[in-house]
Amino acid sequence: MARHLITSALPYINGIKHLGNMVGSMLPADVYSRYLRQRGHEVLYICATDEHGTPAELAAQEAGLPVAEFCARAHEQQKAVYDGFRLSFDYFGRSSSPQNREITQEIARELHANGFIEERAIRQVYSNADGRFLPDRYIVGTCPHCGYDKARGDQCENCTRVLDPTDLLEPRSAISGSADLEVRETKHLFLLQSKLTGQVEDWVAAHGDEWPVLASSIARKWLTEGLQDRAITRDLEWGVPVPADVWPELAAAGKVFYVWFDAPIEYIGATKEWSDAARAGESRDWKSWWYEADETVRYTEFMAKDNVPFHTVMFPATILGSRKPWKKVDYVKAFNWLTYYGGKFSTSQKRGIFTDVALDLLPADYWRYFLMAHAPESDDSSFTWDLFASVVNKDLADTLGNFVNRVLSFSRKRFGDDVPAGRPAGEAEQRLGAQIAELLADYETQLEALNFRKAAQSLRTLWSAGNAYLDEKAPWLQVKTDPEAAALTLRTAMNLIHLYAVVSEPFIPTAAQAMREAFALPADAPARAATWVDADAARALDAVPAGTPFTVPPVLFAKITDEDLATWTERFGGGE
Ligand code: B3M
Ligand code: ZN
Repeated sequence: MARHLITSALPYINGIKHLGNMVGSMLPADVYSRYLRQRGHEVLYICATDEHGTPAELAAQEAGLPVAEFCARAHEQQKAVYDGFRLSFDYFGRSSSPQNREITQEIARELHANGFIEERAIRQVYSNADGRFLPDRYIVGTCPHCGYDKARGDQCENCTRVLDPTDLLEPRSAISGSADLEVRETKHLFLLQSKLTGQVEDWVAAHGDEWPVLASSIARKWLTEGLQDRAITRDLEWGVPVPADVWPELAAAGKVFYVWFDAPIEYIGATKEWSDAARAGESRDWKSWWYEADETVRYTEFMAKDNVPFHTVMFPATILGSRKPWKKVDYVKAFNWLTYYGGKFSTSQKRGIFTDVALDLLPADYWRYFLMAHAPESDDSSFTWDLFASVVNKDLADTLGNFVNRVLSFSRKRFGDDVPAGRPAGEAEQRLGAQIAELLADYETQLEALNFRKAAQSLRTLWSAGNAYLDEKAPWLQVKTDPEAAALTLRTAMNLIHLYAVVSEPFIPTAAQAMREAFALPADAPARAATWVDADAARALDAVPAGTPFTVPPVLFAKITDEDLATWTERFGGGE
């Protein structure tokens, strides 16, 4: 059995994430983790908030809080939303943790010892009014090419030209608006990525073919363009300090590492946080996952495509340059964009649907299923309220929810509170068993291959097979002439419900639990029910024996009405 290490890109701390963030990282990682656990694998699913950098400082300033306080609160807020989405992290850490600080500093020391870090003096813009150096994008002014007066120091949004802050006419601070700026010389650490290009190339050549094209093509493109040496420190108050034993002068000057240097290291840091949080008698060994890990550890990363260069090129360069046996990623699952009516979801412009608001409207399962069924895997995909409503109503309410309710309430009405026995399985049940076995195999194949859209499609086909069987046998007619035949149909359908409970769990854990708990299975059964279904589908359709007491759960999925649709389209803005 493999030991699966799974991470999803670390959500940035400055605000609640939108559905586009969720679908491209945490949610698929959760579906995959849940599936693997059900199949009996050892899984460690790690995530954390990414807390350093200028945007965190500015968000704290806007909130009127010290940055440490702001991050602590924002972490709890995000965590609450992810709990609401039923994300089954083994640990949800913080990149500002002491563990991350320690490991980040250690890796920097190793890079230094191996000759991959160099101190260089650069000239940077300092704002006297703000009392700080300004990162390029926090300097605004007039574009020398097109005259646009809100051009940023790194790029003009209007004519898209790449700029240097010193190109701007009438430059001013984007933070205070002050024009009291000066260029000062300041020292920073540079990671000599140019020296590591060959090693990263070899590593990508050896592993990239196994990744989806979206990930490997981005990695190769970056490598073709060649790796530049990169400043890995900043002049900020909040961050991992440069270790004073190696760089006393820079440490005294208050330099911290750049957020993209310490953020990926937090995958390791958060695992150590998990380890350190072990209760008495519980053994958690972070090192066995990350350091000199043997071949049984398989590491899968989930992220949106804009994060791919950092994970396939920059972070590997850091790790390779440390010359220490840190675990590197085996499989990079990357996603395109989920759009909102073809446009960008945007945190800064508050466009689209945010994860906290989504949960106020509907329970997590509705979103989980829709998002995975329309995951932007091979291409971008677009959220529209119409599409969302039709998927929820058709797949969840009609195909699954209605099946469950129809079967259980009809059986209770005709045969009472226990699963009826009826005749032994006949030809139709055999056919159904064979069909289910085939569909199940397809579902497993898609999940093993991390094809989430196709997996959702297979799942839906499994649900439909139950409806087709029920319509064919028509127990509501059978019961009039041959109650024993009707009882067989209902018992079989109830076994399908139980099977759905098991196999739907990665996508819709809450509904799955309700379906499973509808049956009062004997004491030895829960363990069986919690793991995967028997590959032998004939037995899978026998897991709930005749005589098992059951209850009819409340409606699993309510339909989205035209009125809901109108309200939400109005509230969130539709296609305009
Ligand atoms: N925090 C994602 C973002 O904010 C970034 C991911 C870090 S993963 C180590 O776009
Ligand atoms: Zn311009």
